[in-house]
Formats: sequence, structure tokens, C-alpha cells
Amino acid sequence: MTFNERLAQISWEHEQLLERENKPIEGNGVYERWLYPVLTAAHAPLEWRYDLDPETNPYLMERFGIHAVFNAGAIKWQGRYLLVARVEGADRKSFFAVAESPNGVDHFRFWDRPITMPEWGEPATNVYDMRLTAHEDGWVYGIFCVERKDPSAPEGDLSSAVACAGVARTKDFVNWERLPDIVSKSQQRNVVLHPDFVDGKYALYTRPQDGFIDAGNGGGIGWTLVDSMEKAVIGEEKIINRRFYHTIKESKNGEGPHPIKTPRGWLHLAHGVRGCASGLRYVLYMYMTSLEDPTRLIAEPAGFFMVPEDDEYVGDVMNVLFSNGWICDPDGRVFIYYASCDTRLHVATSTVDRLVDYCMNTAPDGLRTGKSVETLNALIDKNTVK
Ligand code: M1P
Repeated sequence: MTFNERLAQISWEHEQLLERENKPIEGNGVYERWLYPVLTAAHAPLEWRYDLDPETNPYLMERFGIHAVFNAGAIKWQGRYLLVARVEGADRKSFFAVAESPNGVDHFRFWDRPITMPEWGEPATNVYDMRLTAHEDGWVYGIFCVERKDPSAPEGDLSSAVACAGVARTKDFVNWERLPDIVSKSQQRNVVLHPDFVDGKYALYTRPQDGFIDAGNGGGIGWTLVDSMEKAVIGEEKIINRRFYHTIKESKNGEGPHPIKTPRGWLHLAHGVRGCASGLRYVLYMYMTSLEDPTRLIAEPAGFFMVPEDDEYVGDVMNVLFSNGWICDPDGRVFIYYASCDTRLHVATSTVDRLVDYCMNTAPDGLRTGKSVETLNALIDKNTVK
């Protein structure tokens, strides 16, 4: 194949992918998955991956490998559905890039360039998992994990890292003002900004952790108030969603996107992690907190909301679903962007009413088998005893 023939072929294939229509798959009543992933490595523009000059790239080889596109923050902006995705190169570094769609379920296209995120402090080795919050103060904030090599790691240890929460804000998703990393006594990942002021302060969901991977003594998803996002310091953290033995979140958990305000309370999406013979298993779950006191848990259905299914099990980091982005439309439709196996990004749709119904009317985890059987028998009685 000549250079021009190959270019025509890959351009055609790329356009077919970007133009492909998606379709919903009938689900369990709570949500519908959509058939095709909304973003994959193959969605990355050809200009990012190839040198398109036949003089300098006569074989039309990829010159910059894009390996995965996943864990995206999400927001509705000027009538468009925007995702700020974690794009990971063949070099294992990830960066942020905006993709937009007219309808939230297909036709996602990356903007021309990735986000050039200003550095703060020691330049980050890696950044990922941005949560977007259009805050009451008028800014759109992105809070993301900043990873650097652990300065206290013994010589020869090239794996130990330190995670903290980076902060940037924007009004156009192109220009970002980087603010100081959030100061915390423990490592932090999955820090999320609540959209409203609470008692005149910024409210953060946190995830205190003992090490880079282990949550250890960090009891679960925390909550803290800070005076300013320009110099945020996490002081006392109140654990608002705990981990428990023999549950889907016994090893660790983390807030997903910021919660959605509903008439019945704040609706939360989170991930829970447990260990098993095949490694860590990441699933999604939901819970609700009170409007009057956002630290008070008012509902939490037992177990998972979504787990990997079929092809979703396979990828770079197997057995993982993760979500840090959803969009709630004014008509109550909810677009849940979830990634599988740190490889690709999918969408599932539902409504606020259905998700609140799911949270309020699904029995909580009784934390032991006898309670599960009691719950099941109560349902069977309702369905069969006249
Ligand atoms: O590999 C699965 C996930 O692992 C981490 O999640 P957590 O913060 O809960 O430990 C993150 O690196 C996340 O990006 C990744 O999807």
C-alpha cells in the first residue's frame, strides 16, 4: 500500500468510528448500558498519532502511541456534552483531553489538542481522574490525582509513589489556572469538590489513604470544609461513607463525580474495591446523603450498582469499572460515564427518579448472610403471599 492509500484507509476507518451511532441495551430497570464504548484509544485524532508527512514518515507509522482513554470527568457546557478524559500514551503517562458530543451517547470527538495543564510545585510524573465541578462561585474546577515518585523510597525502588490532589480551574476548558495542590496529612486520591458552598466554605469529598495503593486506616469516603480553593488544606475529615468487612468496598472506596442534588437528597456514585484471587475488583455503587446535612447517609442499597460485563472484563487492569463523570440533564436524564479495565470509556443512561428509587427502595447490606435471606424472603412473600 502506498502512503496515500494507507492514509485514505486509516482516515476512512477513523471517520467510521467517530460517526458510528450507539444504541441502548435493555437493562435491569435501573439503567441501560449502551452498546459501543463512547471513547477509546482509536478515537484519538490521527494528527496526534501519526506524522502525516510522507517525507519524514514514508511508512506512515504511528509516532505517538495512544494506549487507552478512560476515567473521564463530565459536564454539560454550552449545550454540548463534554468529557475530560484520561488519555494514556504508550509511555504510560496520562494527560487530559476534552472530547465533545452533541447528544452524550455517540459522536464524541476530541478537541484539536490535549489540555496543557500548568505545573504546580515539582512537575508531576502523572495526572489522572479529573472530577469536574461547576461551583456556585462561578468557576469550573477540575480536581485530579497528581502522582510523583516517593522521595523517601529506598534506592532501587522504582515503584513507590505519592498521590495528592491537584486543582485547576477554567471558564473555557482550554485555559486552566493551576492552583496549589491540596495539602493533606495523608496521601489523597478521589478528591471531589461539592458544587455548593456549605456554611460559606468549599466542601470536599476526600479519600484518606495510608499509602499510594492501600487505603489502610482511612475509613472510607471523607468530607471536609476548606476556606479557599486557592490554598486548600484538609483538616479534620469526617468519614461519611464507611468501608465494611465482606462487602464490595472492604479494601477501599472513593467518590465518583460530585453528587447530583435531588429533592430527596444528594445522589452519589462511588467505586468500591475488594481483593480476590484475581486481584483487586473495582465495582460501582450508589448512596444518598441528606440535603440538610450532606454528611448524613440516608440510603445505600446493598452491594454493587454496576460491575464489569462481557468485554468490559478485559483490558489493561482487569476486573475494573471506575467512574468519575456523569451529567444530569434538566429533564432528569442521567448519563453515567464509566470506564472498564482502565482501557476505554462507556455510557449508561438512567433518570434521577429511577436512581433515587433504586437507592431508597433497595434494601441495605445486612452485613451477614442471614440478613440477605431475610430480605429475599420478604420480597418473595410480597410476590407470592396473597
Ligand atoms: O486501576 C483501577 C483504578 O485504580 C485507582 O483507583 P483508587 O484511587 O481507588 O485506588 C486509580 O488509579 C484509578 O485511576 C484506576 O482506574
